[in-house]
Amino acid sequence: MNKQATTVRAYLLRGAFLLSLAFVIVMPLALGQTRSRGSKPSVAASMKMPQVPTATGMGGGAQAVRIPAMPASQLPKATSGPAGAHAITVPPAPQAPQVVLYDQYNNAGTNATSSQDFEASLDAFDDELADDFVVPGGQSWSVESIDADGVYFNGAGPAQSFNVRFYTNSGGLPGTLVESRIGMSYTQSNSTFSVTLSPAVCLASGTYWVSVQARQDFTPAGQWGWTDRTVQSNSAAAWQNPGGGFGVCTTWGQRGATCAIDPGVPDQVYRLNGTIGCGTGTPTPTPTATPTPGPCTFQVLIVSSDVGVPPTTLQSQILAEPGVTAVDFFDAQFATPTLAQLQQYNIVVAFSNSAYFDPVATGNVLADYADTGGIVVGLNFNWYGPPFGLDGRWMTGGYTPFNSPAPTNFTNSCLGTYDMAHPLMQGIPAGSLCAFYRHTMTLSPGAVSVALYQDNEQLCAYKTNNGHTGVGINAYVGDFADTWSGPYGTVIVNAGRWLIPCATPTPTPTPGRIVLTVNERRGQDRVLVRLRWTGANTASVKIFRNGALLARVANTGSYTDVLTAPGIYTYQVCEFGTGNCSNEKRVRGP
Ligand SMILES: [Ca+2]
Ligand SMILES: [Ca+2]
Repeated sequence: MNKQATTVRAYLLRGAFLLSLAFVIVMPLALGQTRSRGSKPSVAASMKMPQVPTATGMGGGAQAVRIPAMPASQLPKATSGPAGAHAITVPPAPQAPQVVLYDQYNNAGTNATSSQDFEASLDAFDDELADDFVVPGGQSWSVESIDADGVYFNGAGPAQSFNVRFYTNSGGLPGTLVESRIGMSYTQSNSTFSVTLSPAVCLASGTYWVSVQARQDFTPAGQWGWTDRTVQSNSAAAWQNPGGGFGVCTTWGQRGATCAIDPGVPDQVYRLNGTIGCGTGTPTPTPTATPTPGPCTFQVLIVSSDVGVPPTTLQSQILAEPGVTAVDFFDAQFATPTLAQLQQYNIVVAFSNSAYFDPVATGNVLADYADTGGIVVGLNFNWYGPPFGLDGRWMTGGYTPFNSPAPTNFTNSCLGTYDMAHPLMQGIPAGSLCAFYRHTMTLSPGAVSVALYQDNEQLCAYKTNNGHTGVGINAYVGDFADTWSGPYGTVIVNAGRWLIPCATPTPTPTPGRIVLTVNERRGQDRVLVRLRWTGANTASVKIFRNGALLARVANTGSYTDVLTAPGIYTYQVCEFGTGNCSNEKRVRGP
């Protein structure tokens, strides 16, 4: 593999027109490797496999569950069973200034419950386990790490990384996704798995759920389980298996009582570490700007250097997206666009294959454009380094979500673990977004990954710099080599849908009926938004943000939201089950 990559690199360096030759040599080899990658689990059978659902289950569009044809004893299990029994050691206190924010690291049960993102062939068994905690009133927490007690079973591990997700509370189960950190690194000491959250997660007061999920291939590493806890704090732990492989709890249910996994042992063993209070500076109130949201239309400019080949496929893909009114092409092999040229568009896509006419000037003008509110989406080979990569301020001034230069990784892979709830990933099917010409990327400081490939390489990440968010996609998407497939154009337009303030239809308000007021606490990169309302007469209310349902909560008259991304956010509170809604309130993000 290394030898082939070196060969390809040499071709690239000798001249981009030779890329086609390298493509012919490498492509069949890579495909062959992909096909031969399948392997059989060699797991000693000890536990009874939960019953799997039939493909012809309930009607109403139920889909067949894709279960590999192998004995049930060789498939993942929901629980370690007694094989998971172990003595737990409470980990030492975190180093100052971090403190233990929340602690239920005690009362370990015998079993551990599966919470794992398996390899693609076992996606039907991907499962997620969550437990709840409360951030006290008046506090905000910067959660910097989680210690989860766990064991490997059905194999010896190790996990490649861990995904940690935070949800709102919805009737004693996880509700809306608040923050997620996927592909996080971890350390193991005895049975303590310590996962560092990068960047830290800021939570306002309220009840939350946290899930810890191992990214681990069943073959050959087996399974990871989160240790069950005999004592219950707050609500009982929740578990889900959206792919249906286990035949229980395809949506969140109580792990013991509903999903029947280790019933009677209700919680999980874990604790949260970090600091009380978010941000480094003292939050200072800032007057709320009230710009007029623009229309929901997108004008996209593709700035690329690709041996004179226009990016027609990507262009067509973007143009087919709802709301896109223009997709133009600027050939950056022969010139550098001016800021004024870029500013005629609200999304600029930049990628290279041959060298940019002026990599420094191009990166500089992209950063200028980002500074004025433009959305920059970068793709490969921007992170190649000289001579084919991008340079200038977008690469060196804190804008790029990936570090450069990044080694090439010329193998095929498709979308693996990703945040389905993230705005960038709306409408992106699992297993889509396939690419060959990729890099082995590392995240730049403060960048957040939203998607990985199936081989755990970064696929998509964003980075907020001085209040402006840039997006990076690890794929070459030009037409010089037809080596990619899937809706990359949707991800690009999603960046605009997410980051560009835009008037969206909201529920019909009944003026004067429900009165909504908003109080903001502005931190350096967060805004805590406290909503207060009067006049709602139903037991629960729906809270809308930018026209989308944010939460359904008890009608307590208040709700706190945390904004971490720039943009203008419009809030509205509506009675549940009636058409009565409050006035709208607008808040500017960080
Ligand atoms: Ca998976
Ligand atoms: Ca609990």
